[in-house]
Amino acid sequence: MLATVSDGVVTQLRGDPDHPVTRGFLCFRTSRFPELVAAGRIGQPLIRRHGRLEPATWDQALGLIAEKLLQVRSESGPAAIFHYRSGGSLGILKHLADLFFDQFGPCTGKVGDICSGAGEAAQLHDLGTSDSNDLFDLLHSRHIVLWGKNPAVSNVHLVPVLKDAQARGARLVLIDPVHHKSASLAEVALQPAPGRDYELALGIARELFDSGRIDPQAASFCDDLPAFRALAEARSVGEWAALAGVATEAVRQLADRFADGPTAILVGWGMQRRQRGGAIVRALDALAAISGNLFRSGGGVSFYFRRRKAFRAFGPVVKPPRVIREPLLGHDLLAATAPKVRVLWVTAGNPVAMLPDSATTARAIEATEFVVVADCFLTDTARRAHVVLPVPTLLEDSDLLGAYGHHWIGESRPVVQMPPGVKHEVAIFQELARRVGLADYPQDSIDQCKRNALADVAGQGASLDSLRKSGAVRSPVADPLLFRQGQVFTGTGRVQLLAEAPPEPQLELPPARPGASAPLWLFSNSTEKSQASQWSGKGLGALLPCTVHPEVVPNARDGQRARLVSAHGSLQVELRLDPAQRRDTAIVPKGGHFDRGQSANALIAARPTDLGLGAAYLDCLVRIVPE
Ligand SMILES: Nc1nc2c(c(=O)[nH]1)N[C@H]1C(S)=C(S)[C@@H](COP(=O)(O)OP(=O)(O)OC[C@H]3O[C@@H](n4cnc5c(=O)[nH]c(N)nc54)[C@H](O)[C@@H]3O)O[C@H]1N2
Ligand SMILES: Nc1nc2c(c(=O)[nH]1)N[C@H]1C(S)=C(S)[C@@H](COP(=O)(O)OP(=O)(O)OC[C@H]3O[C@@H](n4cnc5c(=O)[nH]c(N)nc54)[C@H](O)[C@@H]3O)O[C@H]1N2
Ligand SMILES: [Mo]
Repeated sequence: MLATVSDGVVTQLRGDPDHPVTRGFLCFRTSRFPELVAAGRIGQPLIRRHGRLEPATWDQALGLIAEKLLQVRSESGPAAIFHYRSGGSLGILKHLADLFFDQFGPCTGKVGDICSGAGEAAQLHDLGTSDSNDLFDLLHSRHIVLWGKNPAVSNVHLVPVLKDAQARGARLVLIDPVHHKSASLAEVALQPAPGRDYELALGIARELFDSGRIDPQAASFCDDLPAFRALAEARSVGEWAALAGVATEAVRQLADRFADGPTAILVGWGMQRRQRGGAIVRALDALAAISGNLFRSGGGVSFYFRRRKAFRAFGPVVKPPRVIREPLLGHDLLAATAPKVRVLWVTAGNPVAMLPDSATTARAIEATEFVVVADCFLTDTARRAHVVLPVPTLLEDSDLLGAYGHHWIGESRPVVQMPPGVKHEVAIFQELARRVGLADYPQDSIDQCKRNALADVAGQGASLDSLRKSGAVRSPVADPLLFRQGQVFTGTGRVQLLAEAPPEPQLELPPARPGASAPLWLFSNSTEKSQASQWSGKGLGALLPCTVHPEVVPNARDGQRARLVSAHGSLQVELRLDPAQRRDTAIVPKGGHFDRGQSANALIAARPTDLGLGAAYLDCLVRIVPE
C-alpha cells in the first residue's frame, strides 16, 4: 500500500502500482481505513475504576498487569491465565505475544480456528498441506470454479487475475446459494441449497465415474478410491442433484468442466463454516484428485495460502497446560475450573462480536476477574476489559506480513507516527517481561525481530533489506506448483479420499411467532464496508440490513423493519428485497457490533465443525417477524 501524508495525517491510501498483485488499487474498507481511525481510536491506556474505564499512564497500566499476572500465577498457577490472539492486521511480530505467555507459563492456550479451521484440517488430512499453486497459475486454467466464494467483495485482488484468465479463454462458474457481486464475473452462477455441496460434489463424481472420465492413474495417487466411488454410487446423478437443489443437467455440465481441464477449484470459506465443513472440503479435494486436476498447472483445489511459511518461529512449540476451544470460547471459559480462568488477555481480536453466541462470550468475559484487551479501538470486547492497552494502527505499525491470497511477503513501516500514548505491541511485551522477570524474553529492536523472523529465507532473496528495497518479495519457499509428479505431502504420499458420508447437521428451529416466515438459513457474509467488526466509511448504519427474496415475508416492503429470530436471540433489521435470492435464505453482513444490537453472532449457536474446531456459523436457522 502507498500512503499520502500531509502534516502528519494520512490523506490517501492506495495500492502500490508496482506490486504484482495489488496493482495500484485497494478494497473499499482499506482505502477508507483513515476515516475509521479518525472516527475514534484509543489514544492512551484505560483502567477500570469504580466500574468505568478511565485514562491512565502506561506505568500504572503495566504495573497493575504485572502485579496481577504474578499474583494469579503464584496463587492459581499459569493455567489460570488465558491468552487469546486473533487475526488483527496479521503481523508476524504479533506472535511475540504467544512467546510471552509460553515463557511466563506456559499458560492456557487456544485450540481451533474459527476462520479457516475446518478447511485447513480437511486439506491437511487429504493432501498433507493446505496451500495453493501460485496465484498466476490460474492463467493456465481452462475452467475456474468459484465454489462458494465472493472475490468481488472479500478478495478483490483476485478479480483482475480472473479477468486475465478469462481473456485467455478460461470459463468461470460460481456455486453459491447467495446471489452476490461475483455472479457477474461468471458465465454460470448456480445457487444450490445451503450446505449441500457434499451432495453436489458427489453428483459430479458419480457422473465422472459413470462416463469413465476419471483420471486413469487415480488409483495410483489416491488412497480409498473404491470407498469414495461407493459413496458416489450410493445415489444417481439425478438424486444427488435433487438433494443439492440444482437441475440434473447442471451437475452434468459441471462434470464436463472437470473432464475438460485444467480446472481449478477456488474453495470459498463459507461452506467450511458448517458442521460438515470439513467433509465438504474433503469432497472437493477428492473431486479435484479423481478428475485429474490436482497436479496440473491450471488445476488445483485452492483454499489457503500458507502466509507464515517463510517466517521462522520466535520460540519452540509449547504444550499448554489446558486449552480453550475457540468456537466454544464463552462456554469453555465459564466451564473452566481447577483452576478457573482468572486472567484473560485478548489481542488483535474482538471475540464478543466475532465468535458465535455473543451473549455467552460477553457473559464469560464479564465474569472473568481480570481482563486485558490490546486494540486500537474501544470494541465490544474492550468495553468489558479492566485494562485497555492502545496499540498502533496498521498505518503506524512496523511488522512483517504474509498475504491471504498470494505468496508475496512484505514489510510494513509507519507512515505516520503513533500518538504519544500508544505503544508498539513488541515494546509492551518487552516491558512487561522486564517487570515480571522473564530474563530470556527477547529484548531486540523491532528490526532485529524482523531479521530473526526472516533468518531462514534471507539468503534466498527475502532479507529485510531486499523487502525494503523491492516493497514485496515472492516467498522463496512457495513452489509455483504445489504438488509435483503425482505426490502429495501425506504419510503415504497419496491423496486421502473421503471414505465416509458425513452425518446430517443438527439444526435448532427458531421459535414460531405469529406472522413469522418459514425458517431461513442465516448467512452472515463479508461486506465491502468492513473487515470483520472494523467498519470503514459511514459504517453499518442505524439498522442491520437483511436481504431476502420478496416472497419470504408476505406484502413485505423494501426498507421495512422486522425482527430476525433464532433459537438463541433476536435482532432488529431492515429488510432489503432481492428477487435474485433463494427463498430459504436471509443474508446479513458479518461484523455488526453486539452492543448496538447488530451482531449476527447474537443469533448463532456455538458449535464446532467436524474437523479443525472451526465454528459452524452458517448452520443457523432464523425466522423473520415483520414489525
Ligand atoms: N470486505 C471484506 N473482505 C474480507 C473480509 C471481510 O470481513 N470483509 N474477511 C476476510 C477474512 S477474515 C476471510 S477468512 C476471507 C474469507 O472470507 P469470506 O467472506 O468467508 O469468504 P468468501 O469465500 O469470499 O465468502 C464466503 C461465501 O460462501 C458462501 N457460502 C456460505 N455457505 C455456503 C454453502 O453452503 N455452499 C456454498 N457453495 N457457498 C456457501 C457465502 O454465500 C459467501 O458468498 O475474506 C477476507 N476478506
Ligand atoms: N457470523 C460470523 N462471524 C464470523 C465470521 C463470519 O463469516 N460470520 N467470520 C469469522 C472470521 S473469517 C474471522 S477471521 C473472525 C475475525 O474475528 P476478529 O479477528 O475478532 O475480527 P476483527 O473484528 O477484525 O477484530 C480484530 C481486532 O484487532 C484489532 N487490531 C488490528 N490490528 C491490531 C494489532 O496490530 N494489534 C492488536 N492488538 N489489535 C489489532 C482491530 O482494531 C480489531 O478490533 O470472525 C469470524 N466471525
Ligand atoms: Mo477470517
